Amino acid sequence: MAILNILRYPDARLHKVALPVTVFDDGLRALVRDMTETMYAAPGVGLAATQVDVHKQVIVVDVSERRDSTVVLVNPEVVDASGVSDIEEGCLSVPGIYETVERAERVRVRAYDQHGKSFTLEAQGLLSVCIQHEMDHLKGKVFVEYLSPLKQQRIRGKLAKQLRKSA
Ligand code: GNR
Ligand code: NI
Repeated sequence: MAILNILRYPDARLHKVALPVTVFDDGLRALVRDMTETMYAAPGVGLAATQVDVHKQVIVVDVSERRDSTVVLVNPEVVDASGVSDIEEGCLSVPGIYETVERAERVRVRAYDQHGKSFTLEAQGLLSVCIQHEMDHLKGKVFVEYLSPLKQQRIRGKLAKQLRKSA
């Protein structure tokens, strides 16, 4: 087990497009374990492989209060979406920034688990928004890119300042 380094926005590697997983082997399961440990340690409610510089379609999510309900999504696809949600989002790659983004309220997602077993999941509320946020990471998209150019510029300034303070 290992806690992985999380890339910070702006970093060009956050814009890489993840490739589908083709082999469900022990290497994949080790990645899922390390991502899960990293998500809980952060702490966060989700983590996409892109954020730890692995460009494969792998997501872990846990929106439960007890932090005991990990959902693993490999090669996820949204097969149905409805409604509009605007939950305030945060991102481990954009620390300290919280903004509302328009998302679907409900999604039906088809995916595989870490053993290659296919399943579908109906999600709403925070789980739905979190899955959409993580699937964006796999496409190389960070949630702040939905905001106005002015807001993005302010966020970049704030992050640069954070970085200088921690240096
Ligand atoms: O920890 C996280 N919280 C969160 C809150 C609202 C909507 C999405 C998220 S995901 C985020 C962790 C993260 O950065 N995942 O990519
Ligand atoms: Ni994120």
